[in-house]
Amino acid sequence: MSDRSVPTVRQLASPELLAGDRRTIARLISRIERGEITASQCQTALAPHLGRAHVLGITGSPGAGKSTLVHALLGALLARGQRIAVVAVDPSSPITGGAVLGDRVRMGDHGTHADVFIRSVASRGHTGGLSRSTGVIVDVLDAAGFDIVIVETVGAGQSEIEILRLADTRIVANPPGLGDDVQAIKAGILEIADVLAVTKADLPGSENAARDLKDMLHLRAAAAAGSWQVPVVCCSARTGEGIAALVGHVDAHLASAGRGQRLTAWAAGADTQQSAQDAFVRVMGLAAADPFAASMGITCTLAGAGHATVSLTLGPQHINFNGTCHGGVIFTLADTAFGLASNSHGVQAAGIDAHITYQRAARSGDVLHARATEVSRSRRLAVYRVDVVRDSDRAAISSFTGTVFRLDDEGQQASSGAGRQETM
Ligand SMILES: Nc1nc2c(ncn2[C@@H]2O[C@H](COP(=O)(O)OP(=O)(O)OP(=O)(O)O)[C@@H](O)[C@H]2O)c(=O)[nH]1
Ligand SMILES: [Mg+2]
Repeated sequence: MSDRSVPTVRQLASPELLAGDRRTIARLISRIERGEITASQCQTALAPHLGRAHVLGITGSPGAGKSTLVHALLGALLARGQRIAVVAVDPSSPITGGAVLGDRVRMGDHGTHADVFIRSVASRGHTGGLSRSTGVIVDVLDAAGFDIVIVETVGAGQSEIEILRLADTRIVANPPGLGDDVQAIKAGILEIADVLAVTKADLPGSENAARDLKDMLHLRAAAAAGSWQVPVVCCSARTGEGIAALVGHVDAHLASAGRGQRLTAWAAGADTQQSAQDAFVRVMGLAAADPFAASMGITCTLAGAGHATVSLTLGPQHINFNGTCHGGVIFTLADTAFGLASNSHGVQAAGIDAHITYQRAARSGDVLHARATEVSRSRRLAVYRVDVVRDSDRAAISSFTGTVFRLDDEGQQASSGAGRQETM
């Protein structure tokens, strides 16, 4: 781009944009999408005007009812006199735009349509699933004075994590009747959800879905301390059930967590939130790249800097000649949690020392969780403790301690004289 074409701050943060002029907003977004304006140019120019919008991320599997939920939320939010922008990332079906636009037309009858701005964006294969420009588009809408910016994306894995970086409040839409095969998806989703919405609550199975989610939250609560308690709310866009409750939870989360979180997360340097997110992304990636653990049925249900929890439902293939769970399975479960927790900071092991004790037998049908936590980490050593518990009664099945002899910054084992010499 030549010097002449670099837009000035005044051109970017123009009075028309700041006043919310729709054509100015649309034109600026198009220029960002065409790559005529870089993210950093835009963010620098808009910086003084950012952080006022409440950014609401809505994710969930394809067809989960996200757009219909946005449509229902719009009705409730417009009724409060708020101005709302919707960014639909990679809408997978025309209903996304169609439903919302249809709604806008109806809202128009009530004279309020001018308070809604809707834009679809393509992710263009950016690895995270959310387009790189989506964050800047959110900035533009924030600067343009929208009270709420809703970002809808299909939660197909990594994109959920991108939303984590963008949104102040994350709603995950879960339709009833998905079954056990999405357990892993749910686990990843649980990690990012601030509010869990069971969508299509007018259909059968929604109570079971809500119960499943509450069970998983219970595990998470046992493993992670946090002030915000993730609510599970059944809602139907069709009947209107639960929509007011959902808005109430969104408001409560805003009061608890605040707005403009993406701006802190993107601030120069690694703040703790950023590194926690990085650790989560890294660990979930490692867990997904572990075919051995996957072949055993082990899934990662919680992860962060220095900790990881993995879970396994015992089946006949895990049982030994005594009719109880094979010790090797328990070891694999504990060792998987240990490996993930210790690699959450990046690869660091030059040698490993691990010890396991077995307290109680487990049986087919039991659900086991192994939670690894970092006890200490110095330049040379990192020590982890893993507790394996049975889900039904929280009984201790096994405990495991693992010591990692760390690599130094040059990739050599930190000189201590201790530890084994092989490189992991
Ligand atoms: N019964 C019932 N059906 C619903 C409800 N909400 C959405 N649906 C239906 O579910 C289907 C998918 O809804 P969408 O809102 O397009 O789902 P989505 O998650 O946005 O879908 P994608 O953007 O394509 O991933 C549509 O046929 C909707 O009519 C609801 O509350 N009750
Ligand atoms: Mg949609």
